Amino acid sequence: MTAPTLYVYCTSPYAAKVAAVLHFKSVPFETVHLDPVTKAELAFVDKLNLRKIVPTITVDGETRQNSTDICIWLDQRYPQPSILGADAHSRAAILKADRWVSDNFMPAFFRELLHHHGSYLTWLKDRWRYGEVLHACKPIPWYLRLFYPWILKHVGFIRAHARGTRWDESLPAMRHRLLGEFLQQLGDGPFLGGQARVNLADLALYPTIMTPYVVGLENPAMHILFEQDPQARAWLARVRDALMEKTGFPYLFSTDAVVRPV
Ligand SMILES: N[C@@H](CCC(=O)N[C@@H](CS)C(=O)NCC(=O)O)C(=O)O
Repeated sequence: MTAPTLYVYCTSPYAAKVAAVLHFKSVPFETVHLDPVTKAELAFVDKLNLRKIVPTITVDGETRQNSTDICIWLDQRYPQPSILGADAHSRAAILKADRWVSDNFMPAFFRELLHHHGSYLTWLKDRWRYGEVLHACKPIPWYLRLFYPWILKHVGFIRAHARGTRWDESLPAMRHRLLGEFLQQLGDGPFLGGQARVNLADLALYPTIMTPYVVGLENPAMHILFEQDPQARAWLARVRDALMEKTGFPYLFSTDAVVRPV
């Protein structure tokens, strides 16, 4: 079996989810950073009738897309440790929590790229920072970096994902609602779906919350909220411990981009 090749943008939360699963399973993989303009690295998917989208993964000549489908497939190929629970009941609870991450939390992540609350300058600096992090993984022209915050507002898939939230709800209200929903998804814990072990849903959510903090955004809003809540803070620490014991560094960007190590 050859090592998987994972096609990513290093700031994509969906790609980070697949990377976290591979790290958790201690599967070495090759990362290919996509040119966001040409997407030339994914030219081969045209003949497979697939879209030029990340995450895309290739293992032993087979190509898969869509983060949840990829992770279920990876769990079959690399069963240990399982990310889908020990029985059908656990699996259903985990997939339900993962769907909440995809349908509720990820859209909020994308909406944060478009809208701001509070200081516009902080919002701008944080969007420029995302551009720098992307540039460190895959060089992009200076003018794209300069106009990155405004370009983001016009990217089709970002707007489409962000539309999964209600734009008449303020950002602070949205964040508090998501924290409340997270606590419901956690249930009696210690992991999402009320599970005893780290699973797909935890690995989907953790990098989405941590990346803005680790790369040094001035306002990593959801991370701030999670750190203020005792249950959410304890969950972050549990997932970090489970990942760190496997890999030491579960992100897609390089250690150079780390401003706040965890
Ligand atoms: N539902 C997909 C969403 C993937 C997705 O939206 N990927 C974005 C980057 S975060 C992308 O590559 N979009 C390019 C496009 O839609 O053209 C998943 O879970 O993998």
